[in-house]
Amino acid sequence: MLSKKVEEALNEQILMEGASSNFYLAMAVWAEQNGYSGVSDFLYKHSDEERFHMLKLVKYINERDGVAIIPAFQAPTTNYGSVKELFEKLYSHEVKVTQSIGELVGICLDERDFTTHNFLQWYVSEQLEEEALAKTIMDKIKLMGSDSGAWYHFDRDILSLTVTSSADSGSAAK
Ligand code: OFO
Repeated sequence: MLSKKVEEALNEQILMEGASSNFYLAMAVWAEQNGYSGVSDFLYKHSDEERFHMLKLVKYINERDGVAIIPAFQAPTTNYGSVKELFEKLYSHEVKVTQSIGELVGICLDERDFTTHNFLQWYVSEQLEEEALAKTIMDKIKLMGSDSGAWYHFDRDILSLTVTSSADSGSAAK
């Protein structure tokens, strides 16, 4: 049985993961419309992964006799000045999600809910990877500057940059 505090915090995280999924979906649409097919494939996949993160929380709450709440989501922005701007936004969003997972873990410790704490370790390692991947992409973008050949290769190769979490082996979402 979940404490009210843990249940509320898990539900807030559902909002965060679902909003991430929509955010990356909107980014994928923008990238597709602007001719970046590799970047858009990467973002569609990322959006699916975020939805999977949300679902995992929904199922966990229900499993523990809580009530998972599916929230309304704010419409994400659909305008990006450039791929660089898009990934800057993605990176700072991932940093925010990492902070939010950290707070959630802290609440579980305060409430002495070690089962949920254990469940959340998957998110801790997933976030570590996602933030690192976003940072790697930002570093590459800085290096590329305005070299159009480099951008061509970046768009072609970005999907291969996806790293698989060691905590995620056997997951259908990857
Ligand atoms: Fe759900 O991992 Fe990114 O945000």
